[in-house]
Amino acid sequence: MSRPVFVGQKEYFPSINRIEYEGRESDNPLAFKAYDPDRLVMGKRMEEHLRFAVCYWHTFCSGGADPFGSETRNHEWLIGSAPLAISEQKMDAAFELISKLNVPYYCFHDIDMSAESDSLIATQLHLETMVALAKKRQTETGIKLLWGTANVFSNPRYMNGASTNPDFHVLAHAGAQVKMALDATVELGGENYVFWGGREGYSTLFNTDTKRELEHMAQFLTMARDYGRSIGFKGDFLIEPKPMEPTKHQYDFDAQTVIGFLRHHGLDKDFKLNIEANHATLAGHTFAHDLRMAADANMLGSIDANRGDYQNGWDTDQFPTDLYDCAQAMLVVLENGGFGSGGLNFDAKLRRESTNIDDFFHAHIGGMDSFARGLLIAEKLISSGKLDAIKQQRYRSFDDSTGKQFERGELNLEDLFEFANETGYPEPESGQQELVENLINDAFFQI
Ligand code: XLS
Ligand code: NI
Ligand code: NI
Repeated sequence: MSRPVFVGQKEYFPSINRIEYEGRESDNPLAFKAYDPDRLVMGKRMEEHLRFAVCYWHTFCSGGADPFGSETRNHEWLIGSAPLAISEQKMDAAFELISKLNVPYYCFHDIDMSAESDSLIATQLHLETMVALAKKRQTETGIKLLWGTANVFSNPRYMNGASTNPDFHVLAHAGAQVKMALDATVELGGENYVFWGGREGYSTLFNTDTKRELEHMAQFLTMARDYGRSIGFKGDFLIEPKPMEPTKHQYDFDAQTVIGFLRHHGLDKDFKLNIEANHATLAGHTFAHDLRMAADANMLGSIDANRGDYQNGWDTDQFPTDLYDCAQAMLVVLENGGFGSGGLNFDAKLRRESTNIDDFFHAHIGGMDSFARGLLIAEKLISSGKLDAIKQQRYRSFDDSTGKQFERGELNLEDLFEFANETGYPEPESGQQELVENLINDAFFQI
């Protein structure tokens, strides 16, 4: 377990050592209070339950710019004039931070790792060079790739969409990028491949053929699936739902919309969902709701861990700190039997006003401890069996006789009339919401 913390050319966080678990009594802000990778929870190590990942984009590629102002953090690793040298510096910073946080995984977009060049072939060469270095760094540090993806939304060529672009020429370029990103993901042993449809949607219906665009998207995903499988990709393809932003309406609105789409196009065997907390809330749901819908469909793939802000209607991508949310999420994950090949990726960014190097560590430590606590609370709730018993009791009328026949599809509407007529008006039964909510709160103090 003693992995090196620094394998690059230059140490970018020299004042920080590896973050260790010190327990709940510790007052060291640079230590874990709850995340103890080796602690056994329901027979499995915490590290294997949570499968944390650091994201490349928010943490290493930008420094706090927003629509009203420029970067507030001028990262040393981004300084220079040669794109390849900058990519290498960035990678050194990434592997150092991830190692020091003792996080097992990372996630990246093609252009986070390697800049786009003036031709497709040059871009491919640049990416291949960086992938070779990433492979070396992975071996040296033991860090693994949770998922790769292609950024087909930032470049102005994608302003009208990627696979849903009205111009086939642009669609083909998105395909080229996805091909290269899939090659990179497979080369790095990536366990999943993500599609977040950033501009796969529309701004106005007056100029958009939504039917055609959705068919193009399905065709594109099918081609990506087929290519991925042909080069030996064994992991899950993941769609990350989001209802809007940057487009007014994004096609992958929420979990249920995506599930319907995947099933309709016969993609549900290869694709699962990557649920992001702040995207679920933008869609008017809770984080747990979208997770539940994905789990019910056997399509819970992975999580982009972050949170929104109750007062803001946009994707604030804050680090997750809300224990109630984390506990509810981990309850769904545990009930789902774990993540499979997914994990918890911190798709979250520091606030623009957080400008110390330490802030990166506080942010991730907070997120990791929050989910570790969420896991422990969920374990309490499951092992006490109380919630389960209440649920069982609530649905007991479907467990035998006529209710069971209904579930088996053995009744028709006339049978329902007959049954209702014979049994008379039912007595209302309490849903006991306050009781179950109290059970949740009690569990917070049992860990
Ligand atoms: C943006 C998305 C993005 C995806 C990866 O809102 O969350 O970061 O996770 O393309
Ligand atoms: Ni995301
Ligand atoms: Ni997001």
